[in-house]
Amino acid sequence: MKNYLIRGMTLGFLIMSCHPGFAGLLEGFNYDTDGEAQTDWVVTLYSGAGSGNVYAEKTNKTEGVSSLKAVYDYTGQTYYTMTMTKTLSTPIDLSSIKRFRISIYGDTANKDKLTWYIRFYSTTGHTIRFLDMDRLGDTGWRDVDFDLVDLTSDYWVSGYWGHYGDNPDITSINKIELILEQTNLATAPGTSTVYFDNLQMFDDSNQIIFEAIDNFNYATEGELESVWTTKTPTPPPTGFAIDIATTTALKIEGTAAMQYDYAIVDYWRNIWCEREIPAARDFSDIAFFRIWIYGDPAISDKSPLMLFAVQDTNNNRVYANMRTALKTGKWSCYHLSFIVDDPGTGSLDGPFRQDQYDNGGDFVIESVYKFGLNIQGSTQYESYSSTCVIDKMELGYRGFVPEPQTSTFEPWALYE
Ligand SMILES: [Ca+2]
Ligand SMILES: [Ca+2]
Ligand SMILES: [Ca+2]
Repeated sequence: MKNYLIRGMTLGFLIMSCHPGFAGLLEGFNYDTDGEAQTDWVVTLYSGAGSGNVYAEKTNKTEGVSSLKAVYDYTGQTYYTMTMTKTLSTPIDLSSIKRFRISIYGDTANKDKLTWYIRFYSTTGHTIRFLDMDRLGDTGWRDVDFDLVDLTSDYWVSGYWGHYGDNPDITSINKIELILEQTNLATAPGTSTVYFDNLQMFDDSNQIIFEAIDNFNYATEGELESVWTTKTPTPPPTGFAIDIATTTALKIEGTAAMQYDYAIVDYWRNIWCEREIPAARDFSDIAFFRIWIYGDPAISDKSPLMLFAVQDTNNNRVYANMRTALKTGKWSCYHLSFIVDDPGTGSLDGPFRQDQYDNGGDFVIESVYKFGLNIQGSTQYESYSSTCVIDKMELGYRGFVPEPQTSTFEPWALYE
């Protein structure tokens, strides 16, 4: 539980007044006409979900000329939703944002029959979302704050293989969705009216502790290779290649990054690079990982797959996919919610999945000691060489930071 329940209006006000951290209005919901609101937020209702629409609300608002009024005639079908989608003309970079705040005007009569959540889409087609456990709340305005540690992957998006195929690049968000969802208490049809306004971004948080796993600021290739090791199969297949090196030409942080050269000569074979941490550690509290990758547009027509693997002391592991970044000529920041599928129950919570080819046991989250950055070919008929660059690998978890700032501890980095 830790200290996050301390978060409240009084503390929030004190912090805001000293260290605003305000990083911009992400969405003001400001429209002159209902038509403008309906063009900006496209409503989707699938069969059985009922009907609904959005409107420009000029009177009941917390910011600007209007709020977004959402009216949902729901059906009494649990999990059916009204989805409001805004597509951004230019993708936005949320990699420096640590928390958000939105005003919502709830509906006492329907507060337990509907819940709401907000979903951020990346250009990779994958998402992170905030699900408000307080559901709609009572009639009247309230501010809802959520931090990066409150965001999780939405495994319903893109289906079973969705988050296994790829994960969100947080530097490239191109769609925002607001969803009203019927709960198990919505047992009969009804109508609810909800308002949204003033979605703000902040670049500080007193709820998240970041730790650097590795910033790759090694002075020499030898120093890098004393921490990160590569593996070559015995015997190596013809044309197989893997090499890591320090680069100062491309970096997102500090003095250097890791260049990762590889040649794919067959498919589903791991090109494997790994590092250990000094001592096994319980990762139960870890909310997410972030990894910056600079890819190679020359292979944009190929199907490489990068995996981030988290391994326990018994050499069992889970992994998440980072596919798109290997093919783009830009820095991508992969945001990986550290939610692990339970292979025993077949639950699909992802995006971290048990490796079927590890040591044969279930991954034990309480004793993590190794990370892997693995590249595979995923198509039988492809053979090619490429290079990517890796920097700023970090993790985040919920912890109370007395001052609203990023607190960075680097207990694992040997050369910082
Ligand atoms: Ca507004
Ligand atoms: Ca090397
Ligand atoms: Ca660096």
